[in-house]
Amino acid sequence: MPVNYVGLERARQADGLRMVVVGGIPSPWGEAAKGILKIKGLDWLAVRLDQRDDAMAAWTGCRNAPVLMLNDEAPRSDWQEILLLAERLSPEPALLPAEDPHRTEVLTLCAEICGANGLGWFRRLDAVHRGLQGLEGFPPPVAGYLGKKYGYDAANAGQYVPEIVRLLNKLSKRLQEQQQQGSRFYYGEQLSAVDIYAACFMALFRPLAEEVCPMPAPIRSAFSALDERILAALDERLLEHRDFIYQNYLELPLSL
Ligand SMILES: N[C@@H](CCC(=O)N[C@@H](CS)C(=O)NCC(=O)O)C(=O)O
Repeated sequence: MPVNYVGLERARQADGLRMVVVGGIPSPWGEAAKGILKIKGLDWLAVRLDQRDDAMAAWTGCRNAPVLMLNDEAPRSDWQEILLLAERLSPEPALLPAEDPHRTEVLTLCAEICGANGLGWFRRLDAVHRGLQGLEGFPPPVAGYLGKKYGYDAANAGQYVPEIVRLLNKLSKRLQEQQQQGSRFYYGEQLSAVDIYAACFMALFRPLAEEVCPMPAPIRSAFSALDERILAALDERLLEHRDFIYQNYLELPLSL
């Protein structure tokens, strides 16, 4: 079922789950959160993020997305808080192993994709850097805005590509090892949260086709433009896994 978008007031007055999401762009944090709620069978109302809306910021406590709201509870804006709430509200199908060390191992892999200094983090800064250098990347006004908000530092920009390559290599090595064990998933023999994050974060490297993922041309171009070292590390396995997860567990076309 497509996502049910409503206005801020309607969402604020409703009970249950509501989530503010970036509109019009397959923001991987938001797409993964949508996928988690879908897989869990949880109903929710969606509100598109408006960074300039003070009432929205007062409700969610920040000016970015996703932010998941449950009744009158405090906003959840961190990927892990969102995942843990979904696990609590709908334990089946479980997206995290119940026991350690497995649980911690899966959460660590997820953090390498979603967390500060993870794959998405560095790739965003890389696209900021490219835009500011006059290469294909975020258009300069967007690059300036995102760079200030998410810690762009020209002096450290040389580390972005090597970090991205290291993380992509780690993911593809893991998939290869899993395939050798007969599994199509990143961890064990069933779907886990890391499969959802890995699939959604491929948007920052090779967005899905326009028919299923319509997005503004400058953003498609920023998400697709890759340094040759990243291109070399973008193993086909990563994209095959993405397609497998979208076809079997997520919703196409995207509701943006
Ligand atoms: N806080 C989130 C990440 C949020 C995030 O990076 N949001 C970006 C997604 S592209 C956003 O809202 N960008 C638009 C903006 O900051 O204006 C998490 O830790 O899971």
